[in-house]
This record gives sequence, C-alpha cells and structure tokens, in this order.
Amino acid sequence: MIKIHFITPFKDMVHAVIGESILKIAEKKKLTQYFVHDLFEYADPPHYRIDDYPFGGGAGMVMKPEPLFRIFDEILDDGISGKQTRVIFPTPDGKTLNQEMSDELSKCEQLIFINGHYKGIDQRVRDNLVTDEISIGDYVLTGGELPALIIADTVIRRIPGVINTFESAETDSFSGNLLDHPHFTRPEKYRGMTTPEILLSGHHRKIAEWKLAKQVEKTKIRRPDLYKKYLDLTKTEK
Ligand code: 6GU
Repeated sequence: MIKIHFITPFKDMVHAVIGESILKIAEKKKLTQYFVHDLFEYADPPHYRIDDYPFGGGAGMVMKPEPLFRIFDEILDDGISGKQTRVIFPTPDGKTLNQEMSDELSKCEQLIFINGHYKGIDQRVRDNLVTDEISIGDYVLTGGELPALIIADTVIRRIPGVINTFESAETDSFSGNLLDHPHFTRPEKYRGMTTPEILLSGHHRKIAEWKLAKQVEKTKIRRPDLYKKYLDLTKTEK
C-alpha cells in the first residue's frame, strides 16, 4: 500500500479531490492511504504565519521553513523514513511531468507532496527535504494543490488494481507514444451521425488495424514530437 501525504494550507481543496471517484476507491481497496497535513497547525502562535517577506526584497511572499521541517520531523518519527520515499515539490521551474515519471513514482512506498506557492518556498526546504521538483506544464497556476493532485492522480491510476482492467490503462494515450483512437457507443446512428462500419463488423484484426491507423493519423497531426518517437521506436523494434 502506497502512502501519499499532502502538506497544504488548503486542506479542504485536497480532501475534495481525494474523497471522490477513483482516488477514493483506491483507498477503499487498501491500495493507497492518504494523509493531509494542515500547514497552519505547525506554525507558531499567536499569528500562525506560514509565509514571510523575502530577504533581499522582491515581490511576493515566501513560505517559512519551520512549519515544513516540523511536519517532516513528525512523518519521519512515524518510522516511515527508511522506506522508499519521494518528496515532491510541484513547481513551474521543475522537470515537466510525463507518463514515465508517473509510472516510476507509482512503484514507491511513500510520496510526500509539498503544496507551495508560486513565489516561493524557502530554498533550504528545497535543498534538504525535496527529492523531486515537478512542473505540470508551461503555464502558471495560483498554488501547488492542483498540480500536486494532478501528479498524484497520474501516479495512483498506474498502481495495479486501481483501474479495473490494467489493459484499459495500458492502451490510453501516451503508452507506446501514440494518442488514443476515437470511441463510439450505442446508439449506432444518432441524429443522422453514424458509427464507422468497421467497428460493427466483428472482424477483430481489421478493427485493430483501423484503431492503430487512427492513432497514428491523429498523433502525426496533433503531436509531431510523439509521432517521431513512435517512428524511431518502431524502427528499432524492426
Ligand atoms: Cl507544479 N505549480 C504551479 N504553481 N504552477 C505551475 C506548475 C506547478 N506547473 C506549471 N505551472
């Protein structure tokens, strides 16, 4: 069972996401266990500040180191430090997330997400506690909760048993460097719009060929970068 911690000043935001849908089912199935740590509980009275002005000046506040170090003292006190643990800091200046990174993280015993804020977190936390700095793309968000939850979601769905058929996760976009093919379900004809004949033919080999052709066609148009990877890979396989 993988333990996933979220350290956050906005715990309701985290609970809202982990308390629904597949992430919740994963916990019910005892494949995951979630811990949400409220950063404010580790700040000093009487003001319980978690951020402060940056030394040297500049715009924006910086998250203070003490509450974060205290939470880590506590997590490590629980005797879980020896296990395979990764400490993830979602940040726009991190390495861009991809499927390979999610797959690797899904094999860890414990993940700790530090949900920070764009303008920063004291560098000593990054230097001494964080193992992985991950960005979810080239755009700016208001805080670390959404990216942490997105990263966690991509990791959790790769844990065997979380998604009903492992095949379903295997055949999604990005596995094999191809995007997914189109899908159709009943009704066969709707408001004059039809389903491709081939999918109704029952001819398994031809259907598989059609799906692959559609995947290749879509990838070539939408993601030339992935298409190149796909070509290079199929070349080396041959
Ligand atoms: Cl991981 N955090 C924030 N705050 N903004 C981002 C991001 C992460 N990745 C892209 N933009």
